[in-house]
Amino acid sequence: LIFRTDLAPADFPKEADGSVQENGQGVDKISDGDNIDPGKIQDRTVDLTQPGTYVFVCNLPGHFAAGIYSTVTVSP
Ligand SMILES: [Cu+2]
Repeated sequence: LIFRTDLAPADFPKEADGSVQENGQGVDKISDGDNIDPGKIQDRTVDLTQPGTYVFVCNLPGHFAAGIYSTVTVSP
């Protein structure tokens, strides 16, 4: 999943299992798709034309809490 957000990942809205609440307040989900199996790759086209902070998240239970996310900043 990819969210555009002004929140720090630690402040993301969470489900009871610790995953990110996909339609929660303060995170705007801009990309979703099939899960990617370990060792596999996936092509995906994502619109990053708007400046801001984007967080790429693995939202399987426990994975976000384990730090499986990456932040990308798009400057104006
Ligand atoms: Cu994962």
